[in-house]
Amino acid sequence: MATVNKNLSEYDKSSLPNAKDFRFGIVVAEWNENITEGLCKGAIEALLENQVPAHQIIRWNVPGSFELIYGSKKMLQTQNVDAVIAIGCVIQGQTKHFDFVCEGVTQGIKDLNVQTDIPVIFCVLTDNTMQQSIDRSGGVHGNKGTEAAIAAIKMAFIRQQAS
Ligand code: DLZ
Repeated sequence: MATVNKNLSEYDKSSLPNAKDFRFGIVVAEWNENITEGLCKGAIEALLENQVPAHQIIRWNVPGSFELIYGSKKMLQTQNVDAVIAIGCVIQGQTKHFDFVCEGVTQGIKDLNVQTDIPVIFCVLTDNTMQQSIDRSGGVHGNKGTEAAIAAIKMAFIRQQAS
């Protein structure tokens, strides 16, 4: 039978696992703060809507997206969380810095997922313009923070089932 891939932002809450006993870490980059705050807001609202108590959501800030790797690593090592959401926003500039930061953070978060047992969700926008990021952090294209929170709930459940 064919299955339908739902857009995560149109998720059906009734089909999500019960998240009330999970703990989530959220690591937020301060670069492009106007965007990352919108993403963080979307993530926290989605966790609260899915019965995660506020005291089971631990938020840390880091300077930029590159520091999401270390921040996520320390979060999962010290806070007894079931999943981490790494939130950042890298916007194309005049130099190659964009490529290096994007490459570094993508590989770093991937490495954490390979090397540790706690899922780390990649919620890093890598856009050409600020408007594209605005559109995806609570604008016309939804909120990728919300999608990341739903992914975190699903991955925490998969980890629990597979333990
Ligand atoms: C340096 C830098 C630049 C140019 N652009 C961004 C960006 O668009 N988004 C972001 O999150 N961080 C940026 N950074 C900062 C780096 O992520 C990092 O904080 C510094 O290189 C210090 O390690």
